[in-house]
Amino acid sequence: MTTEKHRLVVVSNRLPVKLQRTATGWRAERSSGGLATAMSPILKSNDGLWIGWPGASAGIDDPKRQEILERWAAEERRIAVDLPPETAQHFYEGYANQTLWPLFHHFPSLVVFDPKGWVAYETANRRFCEVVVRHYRPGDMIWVHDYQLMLLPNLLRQALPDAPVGFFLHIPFPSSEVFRILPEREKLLEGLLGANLLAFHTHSHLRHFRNSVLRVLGRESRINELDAGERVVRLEAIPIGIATGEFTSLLATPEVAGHMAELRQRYAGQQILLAVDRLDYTKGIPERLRTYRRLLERAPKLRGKVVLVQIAVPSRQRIGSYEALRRQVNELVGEINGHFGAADWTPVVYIRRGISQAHLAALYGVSDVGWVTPLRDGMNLVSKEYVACKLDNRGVLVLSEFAGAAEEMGEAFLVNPYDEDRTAATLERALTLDAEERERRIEALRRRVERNNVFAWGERFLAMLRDAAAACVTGASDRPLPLDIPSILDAYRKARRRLLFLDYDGTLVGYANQPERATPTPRLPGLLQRLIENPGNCVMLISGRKRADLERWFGDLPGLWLAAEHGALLRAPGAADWQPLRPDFSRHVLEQVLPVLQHFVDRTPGSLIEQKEYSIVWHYRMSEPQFADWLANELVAMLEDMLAETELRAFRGQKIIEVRPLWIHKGGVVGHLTQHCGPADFQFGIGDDRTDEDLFKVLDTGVWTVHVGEGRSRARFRLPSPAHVLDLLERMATAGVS
Ligand code: ADQ
Repeated sequence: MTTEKHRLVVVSNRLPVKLQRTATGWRAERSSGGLATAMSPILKSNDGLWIGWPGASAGIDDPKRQEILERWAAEERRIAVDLPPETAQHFYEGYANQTLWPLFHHFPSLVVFDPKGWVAYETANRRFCEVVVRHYRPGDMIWVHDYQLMLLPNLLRQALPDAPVGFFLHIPFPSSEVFRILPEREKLLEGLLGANLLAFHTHSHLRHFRNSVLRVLGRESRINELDAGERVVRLEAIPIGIATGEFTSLLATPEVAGHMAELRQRYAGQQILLAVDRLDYTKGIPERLRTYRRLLERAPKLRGKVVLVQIAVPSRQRIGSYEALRRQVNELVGEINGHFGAADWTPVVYIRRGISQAHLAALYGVSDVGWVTPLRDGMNLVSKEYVACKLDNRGVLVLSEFAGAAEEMGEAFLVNPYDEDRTAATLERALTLDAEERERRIEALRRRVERNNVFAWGERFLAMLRDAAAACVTGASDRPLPLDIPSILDAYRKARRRLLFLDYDGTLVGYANQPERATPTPRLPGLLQRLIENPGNCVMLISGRKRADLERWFGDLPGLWLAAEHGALLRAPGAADWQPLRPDFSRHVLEQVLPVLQHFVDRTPGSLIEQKEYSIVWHYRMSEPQFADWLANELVAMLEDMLAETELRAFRGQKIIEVRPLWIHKGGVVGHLTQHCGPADFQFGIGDDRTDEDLFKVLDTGVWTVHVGEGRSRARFRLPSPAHVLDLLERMATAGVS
């Protein structure tokens, strides 16, 4: 990886401070939330700028406000993106927080579809783009954060084609079934694909994203990259961490020691269950309170012996669903305290405000159980902060399986927060866990959280962004050069032994609507015959076709090597029989896929199934293109899940989807031919579709690999069409004779 230092430009919806109007002027306040906590230390160690919205837009023209913003820019390198109040409201409270936030957290019933929201979202993203472009200097790296700015990567790509742009999504990416509800789904995905690097907290979020790109845009991707036209977009799962030192150093201060002593005294004789959240419906606060009520019902001995300290910092208070949540939580707290409380015991201590980091550290330090049970969460930093503060190993983490953090915190007690009964039972166990197990679990968690801290996260992201951007510059090598005919003919002539690998469909003949119609032109067999006759040549026709097709068309050319079904079956020159690559293969597994494909044929007029010895193919060239393309995406996505644990995979070709074993690919025949014909000083591989890429991959890098048609390929050279291929072969045949 490259290590050269670049200036970092961080772009997020919010700056880490927000401006608020007071009776006497303006006040700057530190923003709450995970991002501010996470990014500040990274920016400190990078020579960077932070670009974002400074908060409330009222009084936007006040010169005093402008003065503060200018000072921020000059002294703190924080650049404010001002948004007119109405845009800010429809963008932030509207589309971002009432459409994207609930949908991405799998709460479709809370989604608000308001056209004004989308317009404001687009306007705000464009405004962010203008400000970034104004401050960008060549050599900078741009790191865009989160769901409020999903259009920004592509806007930046248009304005600054060469800028390295990375994007990190802090919230979960939803399942494609949920994502595709969004009316603006295509635009959002296209917006993201402007980035060089797209990163998520977990592999599940990444998988959901890839599935959505496939289902919505019809674009396939590999596990960590996606082709977006001329560019490659790198895809990664990079789980965020915390600045552990910020908390642990606090624990050693007299101030925090004092808070801890005070808390121990206040809750003497009680075990402390601690919950810290933004007051948000995704955080599972009502579910937690109901679970607590259940715990007190099922284990009366705990009454008076435990306390739930629930800290909830209000957020997004002008949105109706948040107001409803606030009321619901108040009611539940009141109900539990009213029902179970006593003169000397308050079951729930509810603090509805932000508290200082020192108080937070003290609470983390003294509490016996960290109760972190969001209904859905990108990562959840509270779980990591809790663990980091357990320097004495006295504490248990109860964590929701729906938090991204669950994927890396296996030693926590993982629970389903909707299952209140079982969660209550788990809590009971957590409260009575023996010291040895408790220590073993929390220590392993703490060490991992220390290791995978926020600096490691930031460094990983930036190193990957540097790499992805560099690969994009060199990505020009993925575009084959026009084949220089005199040079190849010269090399051909000079060579003593030559290996020629020729694809059939799309290379020697054009495509026909039905596979059986793509018969060889009258000229082809004669041409092949002349190539074979040259004693220096070994020629193999390698195709996805069945052996019967190849035999029918080329069976009379005894000197030709034939490879059917992408190399699963081979016929050597002069041999009567075909050799299977794996004689023990059973078609039984393929038969199981057949009904699925048949179902797709039923739904897609004009499509058909072709059955081969080693594969089954769904052809849809004759079907209504848009509908069939959409169904093809569905089919690939479905087969990916269905076949994950088998040796079969679904492969896409030109208007076909083929299901075949993983181990069959065109590259497999190269060794075979080399072995029989001996080392060659001229190797030539030519083909037009993805299956030919496997051939190019296996052939040496310095040899003559040729892609037929436009687009990206591993091949070094390209030719425009089958007609050009036949002309080239003709000239080779002639050149060889002279
Ligand atoms: P958030 O939804 O804000 O972040 P979270 O990861 O829990 O959620 O971070 C909250 C932060 O705010 C923590 O650092 C916590 O200490 C602090 N905090 C919460 N309540 C507080 C209170 N009452 N007083 C003081 N501080 C409080 C989003 C995503 C998460 C993702 C983060 C980072 O929703 O899933 O983990 O970004 O990527």
